[in-house]
Amino acid sequence: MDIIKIKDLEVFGNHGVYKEENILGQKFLISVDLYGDLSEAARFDDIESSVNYGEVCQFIKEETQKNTFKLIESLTQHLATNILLKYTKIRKVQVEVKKPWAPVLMPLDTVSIVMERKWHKVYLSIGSNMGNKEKNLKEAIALLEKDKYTKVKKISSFIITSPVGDVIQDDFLNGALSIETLRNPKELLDLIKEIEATLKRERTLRWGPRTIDLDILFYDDEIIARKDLTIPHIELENRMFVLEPMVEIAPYVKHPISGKSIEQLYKEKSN
Ligand code: A4P
Ligand code: MG
Repeated sequence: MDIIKIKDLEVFGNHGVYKEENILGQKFLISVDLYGDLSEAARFDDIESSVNYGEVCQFIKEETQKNTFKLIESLTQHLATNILLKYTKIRKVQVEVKKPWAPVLMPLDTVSIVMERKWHKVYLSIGSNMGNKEKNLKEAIALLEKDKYTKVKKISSFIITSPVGDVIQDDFLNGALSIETLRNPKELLDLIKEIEATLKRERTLRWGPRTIDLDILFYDDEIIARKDLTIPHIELENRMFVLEPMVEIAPYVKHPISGKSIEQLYKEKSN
């Protein structure tokens, strides 16, 4: 990826843990690396296909001055996220906020925070087997779209599937989605749980009936094995109701552990 670099932009702001810092203000030095594909802009020598770094500097100044944070961590994350939300050509950003006048009662050059944030490519499976199933799926997708940090990119067809597992229950309507999100895995799981709660998912039986079930299948190429979160989804390759919609929207996406494509997993499961 190409990079636009802005180094040590000087902005006066009111961030700090101490009241005096919020009242008097101080100097911050802000550096930003903007990652994106600039080849179109270069080829046609056209600013419209790039990102105007003058505008970005102005935006950083405004965002730094109109907010007051206690921590430069918060300012750094705020700038990174809002740059990604505003400038859609930018896929990844690194922001460094330096505080040269940090009140530590000792001489120092600067203290700073560095953060990298980017759009993550994620696949979700979605299912419902209670009430108006299609309406439930559509409502869940609408709630995902409503999230400021998430964009729904592709939606598979919805397919009717027989219930997998020992519980006797109604058929499911299943689908798969590709999304882009600024949320980290835990934040995305929180969003999914919030959506499930909003649509009043009943959590009575494991693998039992539900108005809506959203599962994270892939999150970039990440492999996560935590108590509350397993990515890639542990049952992914065993479930036709996941593989069939996935093969429609993402046949060439590879499982980060086995290296097998969705198409390959689908064919193996079909045999
Ligand atoms: N969790 C861990 N990893 C993940 C992940 N990758 N994505 C944790 C989402 N959640 C993940 O899930 C329990 C906990 O799993 C979550 O709180 C989260 O911390 P849950 O959705 O609350 O409970 P559940 O859905 O009842 O259990 P489980 O094991 O997730 O069931 P599944 O795997 O979702 O299967 N048959 C058909 N035809 N179609 C279906 O959609 N679905 C199920 C449910 C069974 N049979 C089905 C279908
Ligand atoms: Mg689930």
